[in-house]
Amino acid sequence: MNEVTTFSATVSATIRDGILVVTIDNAPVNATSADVRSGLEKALAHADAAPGIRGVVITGAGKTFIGGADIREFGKPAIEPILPVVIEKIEASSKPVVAALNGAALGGGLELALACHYRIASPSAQVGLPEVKLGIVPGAGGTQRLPRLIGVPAAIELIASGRIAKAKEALSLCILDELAETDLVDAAIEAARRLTGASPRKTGELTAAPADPTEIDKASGKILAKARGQKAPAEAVRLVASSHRPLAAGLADERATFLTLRDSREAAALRHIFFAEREASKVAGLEGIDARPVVTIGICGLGLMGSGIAVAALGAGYTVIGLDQSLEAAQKGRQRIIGLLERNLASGRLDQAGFEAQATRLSVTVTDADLAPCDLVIEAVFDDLTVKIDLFRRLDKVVRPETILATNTSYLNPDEIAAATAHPERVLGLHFFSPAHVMRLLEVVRCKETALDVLATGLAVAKRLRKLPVVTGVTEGFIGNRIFSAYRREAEYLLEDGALPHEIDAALEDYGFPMGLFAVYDMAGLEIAWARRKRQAAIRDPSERYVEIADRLCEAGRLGQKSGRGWYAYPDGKRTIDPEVTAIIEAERAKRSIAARSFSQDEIQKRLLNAMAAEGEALLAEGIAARASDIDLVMINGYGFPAYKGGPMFAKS
Ligand code: 3H9
Repeated sequence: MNEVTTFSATVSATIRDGILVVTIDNAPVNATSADVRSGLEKALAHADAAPGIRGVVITGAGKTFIGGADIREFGKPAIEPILPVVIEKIEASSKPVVAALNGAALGGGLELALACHYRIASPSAQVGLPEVKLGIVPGAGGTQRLPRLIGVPAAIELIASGRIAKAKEALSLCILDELAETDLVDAAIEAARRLTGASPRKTGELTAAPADPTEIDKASGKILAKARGQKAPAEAVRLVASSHRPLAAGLADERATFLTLRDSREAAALRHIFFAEREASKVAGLEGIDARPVVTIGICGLGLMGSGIAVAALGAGYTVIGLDQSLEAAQKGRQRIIGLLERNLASGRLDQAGFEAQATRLSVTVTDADLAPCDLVIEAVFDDLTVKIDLFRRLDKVVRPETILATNTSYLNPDEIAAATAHPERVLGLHFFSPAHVMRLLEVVRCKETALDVLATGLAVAKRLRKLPVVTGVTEGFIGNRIFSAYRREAEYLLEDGALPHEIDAALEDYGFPMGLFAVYDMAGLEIAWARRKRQAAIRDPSERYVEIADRLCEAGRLGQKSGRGWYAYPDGKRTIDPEVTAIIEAERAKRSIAARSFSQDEIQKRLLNAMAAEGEALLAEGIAARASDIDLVMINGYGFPAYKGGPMFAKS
């Protein structure tokens, strides 16, 4: 048995065949906390000083190599030794240091590996510098060492996008030197022994060839266009593109940039989102509650939404039984689903074997009883209470007692749907966003009677579908559409008070929304909301301010892009201000004797943000949302709120 030497609470080592095998054990992801850094520094010093030690292997305990710097330490005073110093010591070590990547090497984890003299990985490992997703650039040499190893264009693509590469790709890019065929640590020891005697190759001493500006543009163009308004990706490109400088100059620039960005509001917002995503599925009362097993999912209604849900479910490995009213509708649904799978095949997201496996797991029917084998049935039929209640009553009779029934309603009250069944405790809402196979957000609606294990199953299924689940209580429109209504209402008040659609949209786009509200309306079409407003007219509180401008537009046949005009005109498909819309708005203002005034972009942004945040506060007070950060996730992932602003609740804090 090898003797274990402990260097700190999280770093220990054994000696095997003259090689010091250092293991980082800092659950959950072996982040390079202060204790890890000091342990590594001591381990290196020990190896340097001990004549019997010929080399070093660094590996991680558990399924991660190193998940990066400890994000929880950001914003706190730095504790020495800082990571760049530890990494420099690794590179400078007189004895060969081999990184044995047992799992993901991300951020500071990959930076540490890049400074090692050899990188060997298990085939399931992944590598990446995802710092830009946290609003920062790599701060421990990543922008300087990676291009020295793989060239400037490839490094720009990886660093500016924050993309994670699988081991096989990392090997072909020369980020890795070897994939371990058998035992990783044995192979790493073998590599370290091979390297002894020769002077170790230092990544930092390689020369980075200056890249051609057209190559730099090609690698960064799309990424920077998408990152509009964010600082980190552009800074990452700048640092990598200048990595032909002497290493020390590049590292100093990188460190200064990292520190400035780390302390920015943008980085604080993205850190908030990182932790918010991990908090969202932690629901009080669900600790220790097991989810029910789900193998087969029934989907009622194979329109756009139902088909999207089916594609997500097939992709996650579920067996899917689709139900529609007529043979024709069921066959059309099946064709749509297969068409979406074919698109995945064509784009390379799916290989031929995967496509065939998924297609085989799909069947469609018009017979309720065929849903009997389902563990979960999700309805995505027309959003009408009578239709949904009738369906749930029928389902109640054909499925097993433990089968879960989920409604995908956007606005109806799922408690009323549940009450129509014999077992309301097995009913919950799963509110998908369209297109359901693409959009990450999934509102998991906890009804009055939903059993705890039914809720736990909803969350587990959402995770397996690779969705971001956010639990919401029952209220009209749940979390997202309720905030969206408040935001839309405020935008309409602004219209009536003096702002024009293009001014409001410009303010939103300047804030970071990919598209302004009125442009989105035009894209989606105005008629569904119009029909809803007409239905609600009878129950509307007459004392509440109601803006009629949208109704006037619809009455004039301006139903959005499909009808060629809406809030804007679209000559040659180009969004253009339409004087006819301005005239309609002005007439409505005149009718109500409102004296229009002008609004600055800042004022428009503040009013809309305040409206969203105030509705969010109301949702918290009513217990509909459990945390402010859940609201932020919903608005970012379902409604285009810019992630780097942290969501409406964070932005207001
Ligand atoms: C960086 O490295 C900067 C350097 O360039 C410069 C330094 C000078 N720190 O995601 P999971 C927690 S920036 C602290 O559910 P998975 C997480 O909050 C960093 N905590 O697991 C959660 O906690 P809880 C660059 C972290 O298996 C738990 O670990 N690196 C960190 O699905 C489990 O997380 C990144 O951006 C961290 N770095 O996925 C990588 N990472 O249980 C960020 C995770 O209390 N991390 N936690 O809720 C990831 O992408 C994933 O966590 C990972 C594991 C793929 C590693």
